[in-house]
Amino acid sequence: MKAPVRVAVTGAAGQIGYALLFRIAAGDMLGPDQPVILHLLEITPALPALQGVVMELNDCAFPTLAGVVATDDANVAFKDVDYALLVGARPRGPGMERKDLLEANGAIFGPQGKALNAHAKRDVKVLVVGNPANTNALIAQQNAPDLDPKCFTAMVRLDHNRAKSQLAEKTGKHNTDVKKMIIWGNHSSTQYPDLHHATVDGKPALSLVDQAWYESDFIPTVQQRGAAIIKARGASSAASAASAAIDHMRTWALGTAEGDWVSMGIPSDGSYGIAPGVIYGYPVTVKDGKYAIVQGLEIGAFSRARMDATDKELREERAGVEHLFAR
Ligand code: NAX
Repeated sequence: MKAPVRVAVTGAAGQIGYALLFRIAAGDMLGPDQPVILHLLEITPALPALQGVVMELNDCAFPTLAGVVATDDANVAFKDVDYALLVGARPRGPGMERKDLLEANGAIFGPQGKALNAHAKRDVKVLVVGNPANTNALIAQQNAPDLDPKCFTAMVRLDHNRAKSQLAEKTGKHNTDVKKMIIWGNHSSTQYPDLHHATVDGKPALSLVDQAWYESDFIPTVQQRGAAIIKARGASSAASAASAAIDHMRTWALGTAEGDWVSMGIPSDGSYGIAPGVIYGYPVTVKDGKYAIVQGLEIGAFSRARMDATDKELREERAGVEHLFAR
């Protein structure tokens, strides 16, 4: 067994938290030879419920769980952490405008960014799941001036996995046959699931499906999948979101498979014409714990328009939260 690493999870008593913590503790995220110490952050009223979750974690007697810290203090939760999964966020209430939602989440992710800046390991890997995930990640990043901006990422992996699954189903193949999927941009309904580079069983995806299905079925289905789950289940995606969070962190820690890539929301750097300043979904490869944007992909007019539309939305969100930046 390796030396334990510290993994913070916020919103730990919520529904994604309940689907996530047991898998992290079981070794699904970092491997069966990597013990973890969980640092669980909740708001004060949720601490009794969180205590119940801690009791259950202990009752599992996981070989890879080396300790649990449960707290309502971000300074304690982020002390010396190697990984931080920021799941807890303010949901949109009835009649709440996007501006109010961004503001309410700024009040969470600004202070959490500061606490990470003060207490986390200098190479901490931060994944923001709580919505609006990309902009919440930007707020946290902009409040952590001493950390590398690349420490902050947002989750588009659930969209990536949903897209793989839809394409596999359509082509009668398994999702493991689908490679080189891309989710560009925001984790919202403007995201652009791009099939131009995807392959199924080694064949170009767009040679196997017709353009009408791609445009009028696949893209909206992936974009609206979150809403479809809420309609069917009466609650938002939880187990699949937790699974995608595990996938995102495992890939970031352990690397991408040869000949494939994944989608991650990461700081834009000008690649593919997306100016610096937002957290944007890109195709990336990962090696030795560092991600790199896949370069040199050809972008046609169809893709360009969609990539720019989701960029525009992210810049509008950014404009609504810039006053919350520390630098
Ligand atoms: P829940 O409402 O079940 O749980 C959220 C938990 O966060 C609650 O226990 C709450 O007490 C806690 N919390 C609130 N503010 C906090 C703070 N300042 N510090 C610590 N904890 C805090 O929501 P759940 O279904 O678990 O979803 C969590 C977030 O994930 C939501 O914002 C949701 O929109 C987002 N999602 C993101 C997805 C993605 O792909 N990026 C997909 C799934 C999900 O919709």
